Amino acid sequence: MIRDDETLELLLDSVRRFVRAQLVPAEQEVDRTDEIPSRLVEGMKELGLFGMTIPEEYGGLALTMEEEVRVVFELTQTSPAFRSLLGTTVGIGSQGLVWDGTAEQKQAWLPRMATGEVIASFCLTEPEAGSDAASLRTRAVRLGDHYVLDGTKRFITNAPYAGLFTVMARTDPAQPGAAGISAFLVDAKTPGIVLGRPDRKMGHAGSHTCDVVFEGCRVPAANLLGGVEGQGFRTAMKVLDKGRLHIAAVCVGVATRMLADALRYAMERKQFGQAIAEFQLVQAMLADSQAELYAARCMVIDAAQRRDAGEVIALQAASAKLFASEMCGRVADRAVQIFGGAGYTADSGIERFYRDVRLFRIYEGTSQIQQLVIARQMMRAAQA
Ligand code: COS
Repeated sequence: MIRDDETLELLLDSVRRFVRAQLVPAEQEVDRTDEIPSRLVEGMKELGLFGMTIPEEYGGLALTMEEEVRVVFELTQTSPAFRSLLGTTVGIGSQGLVWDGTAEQKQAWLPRMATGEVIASFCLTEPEAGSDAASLRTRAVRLGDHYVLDGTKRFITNAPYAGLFTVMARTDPAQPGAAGISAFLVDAKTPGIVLGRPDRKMGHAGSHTCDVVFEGCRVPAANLLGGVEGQGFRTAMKVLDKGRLHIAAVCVGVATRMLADALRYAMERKQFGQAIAEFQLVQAMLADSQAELYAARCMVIDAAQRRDAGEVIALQAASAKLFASEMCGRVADRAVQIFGGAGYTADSGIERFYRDVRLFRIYEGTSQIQQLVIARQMMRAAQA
C-alpha cells in the first residue's frame, strides 16, 4: 500500500508520463486496428497497473480507493480502451476473490493477476438478465466433487483473453432470486467453455467483449468462491459498488482530456477575426463543462475517502457513477460542438471519444439502475 504522498506522486507522475508518451500517440492506431499493441500492454505491466488493487502479499500495490481513483484520473486521459484491458483484472474480475475468496483460491490466482499474466473477467450479465441481474439462469449443479455449469453470459469484457472467469450461477433452482446464486472461479481453459465472436461495438476499439457459453463445464467444487453457496449475488453487488466508483473516476479522466482538447482548440481556432474561445457562447460550454467536471471529481474523491474510512458507499458510488457518466456525455457533446465540422471527422479524435463515452451511462449499471439504487438507499435510511 502506498501510504505517503511522495510515493503516490511518483506513481501518478509515471502514469501521467506513460499516458502522454506512449498511449496518446497510439490512440488512432488502436482505433484503426482494434488492437492494443503488445508493447503498451507490457508498459502497463511494468508500471504494476494490473496489480493496483491486489494485496501486497500477492504481489500487488494494494492501493486504497482514493489512491486508485487518483491513478485512474491519470490513466484515462486517453482512449478508455487502454484502461479497459486492465479494468476487469483490477476491478470486477478480482475483487470478489480478494474479499470473499479462501486463502487457497487467492494464492492460486492473485499473484498471476497482479503481474498481468492472468486477465480476469466478470460473468454476470446474460441474454435475459441485464439490469435484472438476480434473474440470471446459468445453472451450477453439484455432482460429487464438481459443479457442472450450463448457461450463456453476454457482453463479457476481456473474455477473449481472460485466464479466469468469476461466474455467477444459480446453485439453488428453488430460489429464483438473489439467494440462489453462487460465484465460481472458472479457469478459462476448462473444457466446456465456448467463446462467441467478439461483439461489434459503437466505440472502445481495442477492447473486446463476447459471449461466454458454458456447456457441461465441470468446475471443481473447490472453486466455489469462499466455499459457500448462495453468496454470489451479494459478492457481485459489493464488487459493483466499488466498480461503479472506479468507472466514475474513468469518466472524470476522460472528460478531463476532452475538455483540455476542446479548450486548446477553442483558443487556437479563429473565426470572425478572433479565437472562438473569446466568444461567450463558447465560453459557456467550456465553463459548464469545467464546473460539472469539478463536481464529479469532488464526488469521486469524497466517496473514495468514505470507502477507505470503512463506510458502506452503495449510495455514494451510484451517485458518483450517475453524475460522472452523464457529465462525461455532456462534455463529449460540447467538445464535438466546439470542434464544429472538424469534431465530426475521425481525424479530430473527439469523434472517437464521443462514441467511447456513450458506454459509461450503460455498463456496470445503467443510469436508471443507479437512480434506483440511490432511491432505495434513501428510503432504507429513512426507515432505519
Ligand atoms: N452490497 C451488498 N449486498 C447487496 C448490495 C450491495 N450493494 N445490494 C444488494 N445486496 C444484497 C441485498 O442485501 C440482498 O440480500 P438479502 O436478501 O440477504 O438482504 C440481495 O443482495 C438482493 O438485493 P436486492 O433485493 O436489492 O436485489 P434486486 O434483484 O432488487 O437487484 C439491483 C438490485 C437492480 C440493484 C441489481 O440487480 C443491479 O445492480 N442491477 C444492475 C446490474 C449491473 O450493474 N450490471 C452491469 C453488468 S456487470 S459489469
